[in-house]
Amino acid sequence: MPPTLAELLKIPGLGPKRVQALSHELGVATIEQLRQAASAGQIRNISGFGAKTEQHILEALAAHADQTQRFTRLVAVQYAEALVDYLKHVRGVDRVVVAGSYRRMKDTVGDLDILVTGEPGSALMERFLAYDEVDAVLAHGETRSSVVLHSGLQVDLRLVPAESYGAALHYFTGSKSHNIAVRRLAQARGLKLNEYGVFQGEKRIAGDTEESVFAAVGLPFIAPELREDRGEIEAARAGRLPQLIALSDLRGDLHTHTKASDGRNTIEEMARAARAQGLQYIAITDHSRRLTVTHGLDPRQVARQSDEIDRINASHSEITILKGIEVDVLEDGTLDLPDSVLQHLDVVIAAVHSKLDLPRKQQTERILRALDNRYVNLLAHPTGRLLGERKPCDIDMLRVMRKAKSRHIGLELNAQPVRLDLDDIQCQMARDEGVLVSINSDAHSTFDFANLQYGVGQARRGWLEPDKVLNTRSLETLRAALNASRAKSG
Ligand code: DGT
Ligand code: CA
Ligand code: CA
Repeated sequence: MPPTLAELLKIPGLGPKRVQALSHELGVATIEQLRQAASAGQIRNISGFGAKTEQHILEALAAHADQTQRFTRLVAVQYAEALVDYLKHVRGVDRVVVAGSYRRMKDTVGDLDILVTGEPGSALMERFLAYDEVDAVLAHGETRSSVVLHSGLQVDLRLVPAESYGAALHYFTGSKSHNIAVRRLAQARGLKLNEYGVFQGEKRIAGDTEESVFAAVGLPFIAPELREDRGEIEAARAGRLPQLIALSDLRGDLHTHTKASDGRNTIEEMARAARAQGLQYIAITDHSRRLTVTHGLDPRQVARQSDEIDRINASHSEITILKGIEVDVLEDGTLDLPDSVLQHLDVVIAAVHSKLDLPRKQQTERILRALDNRYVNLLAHPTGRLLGERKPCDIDMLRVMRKAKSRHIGLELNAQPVRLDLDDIQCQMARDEGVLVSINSDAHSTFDFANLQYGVGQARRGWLEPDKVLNTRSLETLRAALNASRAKSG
């Protein structure tokens, strides 16, 4: 298959058969041609497509376009870490730090902004342009250069003197709207603020550290994750900045898979890996039977897995394994396994994996109904979005949150780098609504506990403090919280 056709397969709803039909009937071979054909209303006439499918294709294309120029954190981290390491070894280079949206822990980055301190006129710029991964040079100067890597990721590099480090770091960390708000504070004090420092007339009064920049405008240090001009400046002025959650606050992980469904490792291997991450408990939450592609469990298999967990818990004391399930929410909001199965489990996560395109009202009602099941503890990846692939489903998040709160159910912040679902704004909303959030790895292998750091980054962007996050609880308090959702009438 030509590579451009393979690209079409990435559009949700287009399988090999449909791509072939589009190619035969309309000569569509690229994303751009697909867009033109769909906009012109040509696709509805092909047999097996119809107007509704055409509409879906248009929506999928819009989501695709939104995302194609942005990179997930996972990808950005791989390129950034390698490049930072390379630049650190250049002679004359002192500090190397990635600023921009990357430092603010955004779920996706448009490009990388790297800040370097060191001797002017050093070999830095030459070495940067000579980096193996560089595909094209966009700009080349003494203190700033921009390149595009083979992956399509753009990298902007800035060289600043050490005394400007803090001001430059603050400036290039952004966000732009945060910068503008901070500059306004400086102006109100008769100061000038730019990437070189804070100035009173000609005199530099701050700029070597970020702390000095904030202090010069009368603010305490604001964590990069909060710098979106979403209330952080007012909170800082009022001394009410949140004490943000850190990775080390997590004591457990409530969403993991094993070989029993679509994971790659055994229960014991997952438990050992979680322990090595410093966790004190994990819930094994394989899929339920409805998800046949993932070999979901039926009631007998659930019972067998529970027995196995009892056996392992009896022989190991370093970590506690909780019995759980990621149970599918069916189209009508009922669950894929009966209460008689769910009631024996410690952690029941309700998850929507099908019919993600239901209209808003129907989708919301479906989820609300699932949350009415008295055994549900958590709602998995609440919007179902996949970064760069699938838009969030259309739900009334406020109603979902209020229902969850009234039922003592937590919302998951799924930490897979392509999900990060809840997003940052929704985390902030959960905080405001008083809904507990659970930062879960959704690990499908022992390596995936590394996801938790991305989840924590997102949670910090959402202003979450440790006490708002369910899995910062000790095992004992956690059990009480899990039982709370079952105690009341369901
Ligand atoms: P991205 O790359 O789209 O994920 O987002 P950022 O935030 O990394 O944006 P980028 O790379 O365009 O610029 C990096 C930082 O530089 C940005 O967060 C703030 C600062 N910056 C860029 N342009 C301006 C500007 O026109 N005014 C101000 N005050 N700051 C700017
Ligand atoms: Ca950037
Ligand atoms: Ca940039």
